[in-house]
Amino acid sequence: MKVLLISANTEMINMPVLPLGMAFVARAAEDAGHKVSQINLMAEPEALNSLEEQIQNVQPDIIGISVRNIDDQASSQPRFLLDPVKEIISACRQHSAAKIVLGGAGYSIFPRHALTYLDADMGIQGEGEKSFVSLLDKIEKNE
Ligand code: B12
Repeated sequence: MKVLLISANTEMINMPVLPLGMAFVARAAEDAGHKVSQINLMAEPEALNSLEEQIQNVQPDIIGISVRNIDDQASSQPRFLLDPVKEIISACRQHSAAKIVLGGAGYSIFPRHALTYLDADMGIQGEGEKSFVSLLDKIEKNE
């Protein structure tokens, strides 16, 4: 299957972090024979403006979104960080009929609430290497 993985995190809090978890999931899906493209919005924020073009190029069957942060854990004036993810998801919906699967460290803390709030189709709580590949396999077989 053609898979587009997007790391939604653009926060520079503390330091810019690499989407290692998404890379692990990407490699596992590639090893299982899927064609995987990745977008790291931290490194290429302009990719969001050209999302339509990227989606046209990849023609994904599945879009996976890595959700790292729910909030910034600042106790005095906490910032809620899911709204930018919501925008990414609605942009994906605008340009693609692919099912949207969530995952990531933040998502895994509140999977049910995050799934509903973000209006995605599915999500994987915890490590994604095996479960995402197994999900792709089942979707491919229409199971
Ligand atoms: C290390 C770490 C840091 C380091 C990062 C260092 C670095 N160079 O990367 C430092 C100290 C800098 C840091 C900072 C922050 N962190 Co931090 N951090 C962590 C920690 C301990 C591990 C993250 C990690 O690298 N995991 C290893 C990778 C390989 O795993 P992963 O990303 O989870 O990916 C796996 C799965 O999630 C899943 N997956 C990932 N993507 C996808 C996508 C799909 C489609 C699917 C299906 C699956 C999937 O599969 C992956 C492979 O198994 C987590 C807690 C935890 N145990 O997860 C907190 C955590 C992610 N951090 C958190 C927070 C809040 C922050 C800060 C905002 C704190 C702050 N105020 O400074 C900043 C934000 C930084 C930023 N710029 O975004 C929270 C996020 C949740 C929340 N409350 O919002 C966590 C979960 C801690 C917690 N329990 O609250 N952090």
